[in-house]
Amino acid sequence: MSLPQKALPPKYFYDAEGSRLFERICRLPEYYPTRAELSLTRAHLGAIARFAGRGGELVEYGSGASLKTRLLIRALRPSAYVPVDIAEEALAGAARRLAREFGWLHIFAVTGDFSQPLRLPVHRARAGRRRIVYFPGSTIGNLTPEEAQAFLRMTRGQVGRAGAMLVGVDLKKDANVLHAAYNDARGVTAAFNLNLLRRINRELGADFDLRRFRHYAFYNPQRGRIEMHLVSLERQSVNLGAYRFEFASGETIHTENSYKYSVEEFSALTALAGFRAERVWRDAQKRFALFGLLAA
Ligand code: SAH
Ligand code: AVI
Repeated sequence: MSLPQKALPPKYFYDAEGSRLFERICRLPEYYPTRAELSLTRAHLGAIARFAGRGGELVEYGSGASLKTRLLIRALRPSAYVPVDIAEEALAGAARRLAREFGWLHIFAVTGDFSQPLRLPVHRARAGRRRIVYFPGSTIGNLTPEEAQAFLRMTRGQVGRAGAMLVGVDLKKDANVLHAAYNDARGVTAAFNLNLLRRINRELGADFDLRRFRHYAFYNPQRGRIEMHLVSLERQSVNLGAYRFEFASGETIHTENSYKYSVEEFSALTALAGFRAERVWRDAQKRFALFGLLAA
């Protein structure tokens, strides 16, 4: 917030209300990524399961409601499932629902931040099993390419020589389609973005007036990313703890990037982290891709 371009990391979107709003976004007609990834996963489930192998340990980063994971759990019959998420309530709720649905599955939920080096639990169900890391939803697109590379290097270490990784990636496409997905008619994405200020007010005692900020999202073609901002509608100052921040009229807080990749761009990124993009599955409209990565 003290930088010339004020910015807040997107991982803070996901308090209980933020997680609920994100789930509503996934059901919006304009927000195609969830449906596209679900549809490609259903269409290629046999091949995905053959690639990942059955009976291993399935680790999922940014698991949220673990929606798509149900398909993988049924197909892979993993020995254990390790969902990792920063959103404690959403994670606990998802783990409870999965335990009811898959009584035979060992679940080890980890509340943690994957932008920091992270230690996975050591447990008996893993002994001698292959590890599969699953990172769906294009959450990797919320990292800069440099952060994504560092993250992939960490997971490359976690899967070792014998394991594999499955990553969901949103593909480059018509900017109008992208624009609509992040500017939905019902204003759910706007509420998701503004909820960040509500959370800061509640948890850090700030005094953001939500009526004086507006959601603003656009595609930046040079950087190949959607940018989300909160625009100050007037000149104002905001108190946050011991700090006071001044806003000019029209000044923004940059709250999220959502990078879109071509298959070639993402394959090159994985190579820098010691992976080889062995398989790429896409939905029928080529909007979204699931990459199957092996150690290079
Ligand atoms: N995988 C789900 C949810 C994607 S939303 C899907 O595909 O629909 C992104 C998820 O990543 C949220 O659940 C959020 O809480 C989590 N998340 C975001 N940044 C994180 C971080 N730095 N560490 C851990 N989890 C994070
Ligand atoms: C979680 N992540 C991949 C979403 C995205 O599309 O970047 C978050 C989101 N932001 C606005 N709408 C959805």
